[in-house]
Amino acid sequence: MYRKWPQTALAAAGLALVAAGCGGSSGKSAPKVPAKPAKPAQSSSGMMSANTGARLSVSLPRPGTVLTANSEPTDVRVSHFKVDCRFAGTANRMGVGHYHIELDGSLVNMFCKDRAAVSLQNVKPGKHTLAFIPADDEHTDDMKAAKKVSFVYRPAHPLKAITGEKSSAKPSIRILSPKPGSTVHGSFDLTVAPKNFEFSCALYGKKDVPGYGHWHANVDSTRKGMMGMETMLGMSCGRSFHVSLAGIKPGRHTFFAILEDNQHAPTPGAQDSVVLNVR
Ligand SMILES: [Cu+2]
Repeated sequence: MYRKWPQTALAAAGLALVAAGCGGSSGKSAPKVPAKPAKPAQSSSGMMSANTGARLSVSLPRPGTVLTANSEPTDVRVSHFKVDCRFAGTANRMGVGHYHIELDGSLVNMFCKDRAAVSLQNVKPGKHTLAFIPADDEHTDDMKAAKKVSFVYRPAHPLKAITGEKSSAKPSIRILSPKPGSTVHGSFDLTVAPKNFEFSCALYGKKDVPGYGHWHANVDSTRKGMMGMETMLGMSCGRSFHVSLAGIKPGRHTFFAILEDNQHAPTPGAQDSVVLNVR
């Protein structure tokens, strides 16, 4: 099997979430391109694993931290690898990618900046583990280079849990702009409107909560890789996503917006697409 993103599973209890996604376009580390090929290799577990050449060091959280706040700050340095979210979801480039953060085995998001924060919304007090995993542009994890850090969540002021919305109304998502047939160049904002669905940044990677989630922006396919994520440009818990065309060749391309649950599983039938001319 592919180990693109964490297997659905969210590990036992609920887990964390994070704030913003892939922040800056380019990371600060711009070291040398590794000599190793970026081709995925079969690992002993039978999962695909990328070989990015990346080395990663985590300065936050510190191991064994007792967290009384409701958000865990993270600080990660990546070297021997160019961290650049502009190419996410496009064909692999050797030595270029980003990193994923998982909370208790569940993917929160992809990141490019050193610093981020993981929300503990809907996470039970106790011991939890964050994993920081370099990934290639097609989102295949490089498990050999992953780093894990455990911390204890002991909230001083626990968050009220977000619970499901009881509704029989079918969720959907619609792309508002750009308009079909528009010409785009460099980058553009893909803006959407959800219906019968709440976006929640805090619930990224948490247990599924009916009626809540986020959306993925894909290019040209919604079916490649684990849960369609091989061609995922990025994800958003708001009404827009800034699409980079850095890795997309000129010509006609289809851009998709797909409603996703907290575990990054697509909501059946809830997607929209627009065909644009990339110049
Ligand atoms: Cu990724």
